Amino acid sequence: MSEPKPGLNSSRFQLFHFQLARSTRPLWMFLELKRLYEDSEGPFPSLSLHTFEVAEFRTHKPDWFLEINPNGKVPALVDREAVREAQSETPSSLTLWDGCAISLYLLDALDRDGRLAPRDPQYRAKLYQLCFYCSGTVDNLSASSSPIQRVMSDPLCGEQPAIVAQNQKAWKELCGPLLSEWLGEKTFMYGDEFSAVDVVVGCNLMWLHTKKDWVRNEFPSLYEYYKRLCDRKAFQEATHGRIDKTTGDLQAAGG
Ligand SMILES: N[C@@H](CCC(=O)N[C@@H](CS)C(=O)NCC(=O)O)C(=O)O
Repeated sequence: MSEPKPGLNSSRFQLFHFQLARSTRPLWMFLELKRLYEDSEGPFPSLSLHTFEVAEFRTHKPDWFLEINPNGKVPALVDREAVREAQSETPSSLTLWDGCAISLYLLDALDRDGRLAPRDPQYRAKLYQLCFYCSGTVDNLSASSSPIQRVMSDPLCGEQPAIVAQNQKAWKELCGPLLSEWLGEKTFMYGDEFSAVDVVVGCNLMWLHTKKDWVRNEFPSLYEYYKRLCDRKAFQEATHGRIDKTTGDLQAAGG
């Protein structure tokens, strides 16, 4: 049976999601922003999650959702007050898909003082670079589906052995060394302070570790860095408590 279209609710943002999917990235970004701003500046905009059941979503995408994201992918975001935010007009809604685009949009809308993503050009350059590199290249190394899933017949085509072997080689010889070098001796990707780029890269490490186990032995400094991220409250909330805080391992649902 197909998922019913969600009714209207009072939240400003609605995020379409399934657990531990690419939608975790903008969800985690939102929750970090909420923690930074909600006490100091009154009520923080609310976000409601529409969570799909993953097996059904992979094989059947409701028509109402394809109108929101014709790629048939999560995440997608609806911002019911986008225009009011930008131009002080009557609120009208905006729809956006692709996880890093949504993450950057949330930073534009909510990170008014640049607390999570500093405004300086050096930082912004790194943020944009990591957003494009991580979502355009690194995400695909651990993906179960394909960016062009809607024209594929295998719902888990990313798990075919030849593709996994090629992705493992790419991770081990190219992308892993690159991210390792960017991290260097630092505590976080951009220095000693946690920031938005850690959300972007942290999601890759979560998928590469929990789905593939390609981080712990091959790249110990990236693994230590990933474990530092796992302890964050916003990360724990975005991953529904499914990731062990000290090992970064995946725990059974409800665990
Ligand atoms: N570039 C997209 C990729 C989104 C994506 O691949 N989402 C996966 C979940 S991780 C999905 O919806 N897969 C189900 C399918 O394609 O059937 C993004 O970062 O938002």
